[in-house]
Amino acid sequence: MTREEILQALREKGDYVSGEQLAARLGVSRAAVWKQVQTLVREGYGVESHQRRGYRLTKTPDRLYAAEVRYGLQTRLIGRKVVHFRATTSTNAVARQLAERGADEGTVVIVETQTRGKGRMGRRWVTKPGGAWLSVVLKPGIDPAHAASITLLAAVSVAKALRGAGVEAVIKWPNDVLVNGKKICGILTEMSAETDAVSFIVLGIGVNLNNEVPLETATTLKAELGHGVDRVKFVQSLLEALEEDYLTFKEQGFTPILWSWRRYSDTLGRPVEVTYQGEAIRGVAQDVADDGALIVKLKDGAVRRIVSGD
Ligand code: BT5
Repeated sequence: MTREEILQALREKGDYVSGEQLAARLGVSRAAVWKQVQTLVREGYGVESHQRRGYRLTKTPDRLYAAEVRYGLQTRLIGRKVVHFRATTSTNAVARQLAERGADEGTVVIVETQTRGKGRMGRRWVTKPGGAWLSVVLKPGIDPAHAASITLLAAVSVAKALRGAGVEAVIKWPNDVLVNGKKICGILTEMSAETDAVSFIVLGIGVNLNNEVPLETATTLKAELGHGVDRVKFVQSLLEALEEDYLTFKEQGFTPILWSWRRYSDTLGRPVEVTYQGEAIRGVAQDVADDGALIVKLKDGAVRRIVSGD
């Protein structure tokens, strides 16, 4: 915590702060301040030190450290606690462990890279450094049958954040966000539930930002904009959009979210082919129901509800 406080003090001042002042403010020794500053430097921060004048922040690293993500973050729930790792297996796996040990709602696990990024149905998610790979612990207190709504909600929030960054993001049911027909984001929602209530949901979101994507079907924000983006700023705007949508969902239910979803959707009104329980269903996507199911009208006029598929 002290390290975060030193950073904050240096940022607030925007100039030199003496070691003595820092020590007094934090209630630690000057030697302890010096030690923390060395750690900041090891983490990639630029800190100039001057014998008489003290310390001055000259550079922040391109890392999604908790102190960076939380600094200036305008949320009260999502990201209240942020846990950062340089690398992990999968942020969803880590977030699940934390949730099982009682992590608060809104806890965010964020990493630079994953060694076993998970897609749906056992598929892999490729996570090179430079993207936004994160999971959020949510406790919406909903029926397990409605958990799919969280995936749709997250797609809305991601689309908003991407549009804020300047690209025409659209949603493809159920969990993809596309730009110019290519996948820029994937969402993986996993839950832990009793029979009639979800105890927690782990909402995993992967957004391609400045990273490389070795796939024809994928794109990145950098490729679409023609320049790299500030990852911390993007993650903050994503968490803020997510909080706004999640609080709306908690207060007013799924209907307002569904309206946003329809607005951003690239699926409705289009011919679709969905693999559902081993069966290929072809038809026209008509709507999404308030539990997140896709409503497809078949050639013979029959209407099918599809809860989740491909
Ligand atoms: C998804 O699965 O789209 C969900 C991806 C969720 C990833 C996040 S990252 C943070 C959190 N922690 C995790 O371990 N996971 C979540 P699905 O709809 O099954 O799509 C997977 C398919 O997308 C793959 O089979 C590839 O074809 C493609 N793909 C893999 N990596 C990609 C990437 N970086 N960008 C675009 N497409 C990718």
